[in-house]
Amino acid sequence: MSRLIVVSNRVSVPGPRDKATAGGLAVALYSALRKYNGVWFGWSGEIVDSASSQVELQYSDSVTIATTDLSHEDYEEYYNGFANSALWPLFHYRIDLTAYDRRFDKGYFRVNARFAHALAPLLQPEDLVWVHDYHLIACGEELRRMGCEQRMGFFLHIPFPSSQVLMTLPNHRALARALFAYDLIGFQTLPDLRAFQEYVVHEADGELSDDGRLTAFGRTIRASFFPIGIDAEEMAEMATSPEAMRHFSRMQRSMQGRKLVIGVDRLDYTKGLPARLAAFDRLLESYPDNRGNVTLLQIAPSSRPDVRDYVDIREELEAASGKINGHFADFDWVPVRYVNRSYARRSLAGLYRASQAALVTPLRDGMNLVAKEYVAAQDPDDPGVLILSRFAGAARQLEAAILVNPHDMDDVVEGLQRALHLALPERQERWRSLMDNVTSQDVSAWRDSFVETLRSVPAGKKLA
Ligand code: ADQ
Repeated sequence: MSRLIVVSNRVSVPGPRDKATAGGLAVALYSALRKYNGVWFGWSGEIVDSASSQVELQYSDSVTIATTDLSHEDYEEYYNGFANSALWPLFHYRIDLTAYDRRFDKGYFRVNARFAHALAPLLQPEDLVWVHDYHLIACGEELRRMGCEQRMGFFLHIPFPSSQVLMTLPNHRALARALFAYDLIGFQTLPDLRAFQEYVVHEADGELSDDGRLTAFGRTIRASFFPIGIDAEEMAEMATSPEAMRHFSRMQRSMQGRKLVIGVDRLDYTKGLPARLAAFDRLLESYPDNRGNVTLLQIAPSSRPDVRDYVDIREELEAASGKINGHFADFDWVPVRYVNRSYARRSLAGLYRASQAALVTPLRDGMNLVAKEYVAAQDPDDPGVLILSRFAGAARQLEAAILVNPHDMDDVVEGLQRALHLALPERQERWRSLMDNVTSQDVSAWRDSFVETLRSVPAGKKLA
């Protein structure tokens, strides 16, 4: 059996209490690595004065953990720069926030090439190489230049934008060419796949064959969609763990019979947080019966604090929640509880279960795992209601949620008002349908279907 090599910007090895701390994705990848005696390669998280292709190796179970450092310059240009100030906003359709800089561009390709040079000596001829996400699009191309002929796959966790949006990036062609170094490209949803195919056919003089193969830049590759899932069984178990139940009871006591609506997101402008707070404000304005009776708990830990737009959004949210509370709060009720920190997964599971509704309203999202976690954590006898943005990849699967357009505030307000008044039989019916999907298309199914497809594609070829 060929080994599996996972390449991602960050390597997150589940610790001894693995499931409590690591996310489902880390656990699922790690268990595949254990099965196939694999290697997990990525950035160590360390920023040093001058970086090299030197790799630190650690061995855990039968898995090799291989990490390399970034220099300050790499971190600025590759990570904060091209990946998070250009690709992230652009791929989420935020051309207005996309900061393109040729220096970032060079840094991105330099770090991708260095990762490839550091990884290549660890590879064996039969290995399957699986590269993850927008940070490392160009890694496969450099491996091919070095003569690597292994099967290589790439999975994009974020949306793939339409051609017109992608083409605002000055070096879009170099990125597309880099993608063609892989043998298989995986997207989250059919619309992402279609957007890529359209770009290839119309902007890269490529061809799409009837069986789905794509030819361009002198290579023929496969591209498909593989919606990522969660470990649903584990989340359901965690939701009734003692730690979850402690959080559940504490929350219930503090709510004193009022309804709780939950939002859990990394603090990111793609998650639609200011619009969500504005919708909650309008709910209280338009439907006064909710005053004193409903609270929004928004959990949003800071992420990417070195990027200016992330500092701005934090300030915006603090101001917005303060304004709503100033306007509506009473001596014994606060409408918005805004918490800028993260929680252990078991605690989060208890809070999901204590909430009568979840507002998952990103403006764009590759998939959105919070929506699936919320579903899996519910009490089957008395489930809460999921209100989900149509622009999250998850909306393609979770059709039994109340689907809303986050750009249309009244749609969100009405969706939320409806969710808060849904009768038990309808809540149960919707939840069963959602849970069927979350369980059958879980993270192991996602992982296995990508790896099996990669195993079945023709072996990789050097670049022409
Ligand atoms: P993210 O943008 O990070 O992921 P998401 O899919 O929602 O978005 O995953 C976030 C994860 O972080 C969830 O597992 C959630 O439980 C956890 N989390 C968030 N806030 C937390 C908190 N306060 N405390 C503890 N945990 C918290 C990217 C893409 C998504 C895609 C995933 C996976 O942007 O669209 O679904 O990758 O492919």
